Amino acid sequence: MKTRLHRTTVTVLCLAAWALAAGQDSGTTLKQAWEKHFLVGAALNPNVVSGKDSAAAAIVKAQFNTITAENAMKFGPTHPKSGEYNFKLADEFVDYGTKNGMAVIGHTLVWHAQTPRWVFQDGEAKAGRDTLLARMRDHIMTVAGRYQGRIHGWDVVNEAFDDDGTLRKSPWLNGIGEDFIEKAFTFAAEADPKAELYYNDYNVWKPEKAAAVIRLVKDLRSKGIRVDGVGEQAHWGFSYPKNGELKAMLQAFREAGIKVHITEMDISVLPNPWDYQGADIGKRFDELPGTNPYTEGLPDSVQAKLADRYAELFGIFLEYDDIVERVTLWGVDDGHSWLDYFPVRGRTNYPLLFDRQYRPKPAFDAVIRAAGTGK
Ligand code: 9MR
Repeated sequence: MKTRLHRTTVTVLCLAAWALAAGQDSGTTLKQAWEKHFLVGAALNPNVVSGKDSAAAAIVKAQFNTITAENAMKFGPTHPKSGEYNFKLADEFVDYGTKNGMAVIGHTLVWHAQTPRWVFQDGEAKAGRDTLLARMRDHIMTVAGRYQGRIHGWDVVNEAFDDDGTLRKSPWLNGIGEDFIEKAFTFAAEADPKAELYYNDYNVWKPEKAAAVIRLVKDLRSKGIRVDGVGEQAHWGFSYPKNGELKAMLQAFREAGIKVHITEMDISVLPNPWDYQGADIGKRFDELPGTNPYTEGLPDSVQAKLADRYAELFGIFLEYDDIVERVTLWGVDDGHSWLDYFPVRGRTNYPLLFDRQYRPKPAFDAVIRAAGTGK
């Protein structure tokens, strides 16, 4: 018993030392390496914000200058019932960012997912346009209004397009009509006039989707409605997007005069026999033999491949740093990534820059080196 306790203590101390090394050694940090180019951030869960996950919290303070709440500011958590708001986790998150001088990103005001059923219902019937618009306005004014002046930018509308560039048949679209997007941006500008306002989606690198998003932004701007940038979520893999596809997307946005934020970056290292690209959380597949190969650890060869992939992607962001404003990773460490549950539940993925022991991975060094600042 004593030996086991001792061993546990030693393990905990080692982990803490690694975490410190990850966050606080004298080497260049992510935010330093990229400070002349764009913000670098991570999505946080409440345990990081509260400090319960102290190793992750140390990394965040040392490495990142912008943060996004992975879930805490969404419709479901903040507004679970009609007339009932719950701001505990969102308040803690925004306070944390403010206290640490970070650019706080609000995610997200209008989305088809993680929005409670009551929003779209009127008794047994579907809520009509006026009801839905009133609910949307109340939600945006209350949530974005609460944090007025403290949010760097809001993901106002999330995932409104399908990959072919047509509007997603979401309950917002069905209930309000196509102008639900411009209404959301109008309400958000009223609620927090100083916050930047973004349209955010995955697979924006697909040409039809990029074209649709650019058309949307131009259309809104022509009506005097403010849109400050577009978020490409960047839930990517080894083989997609192709570098040329990513550059074509960034070039199109550059020519359109639209800033780009890389908002939810992670790179899956796992086999993808379904050839699924994107982050539609409605999509699920059954595990197939051989699709969860790294439960005992990531082989060096794959680790190196991941580092190379991160390096080439950040190299491209650097080429487009006149329009790329921010790169946010969707999590801090591999032990807390949604990709362990998507699109198959219960796999072991390695998509981020810090491993399950909170140690910086070769991909971390590669990202530092890609800035050209040396290490
Ligand atoms: O990472 C988030 C996960 O913890 C939630 O269960 C999930 C539920 O909707 O949302 C995840 O974050 C999503 C983000 O808010 C929008 N783009 C896709 C992200 C991954 O699903």
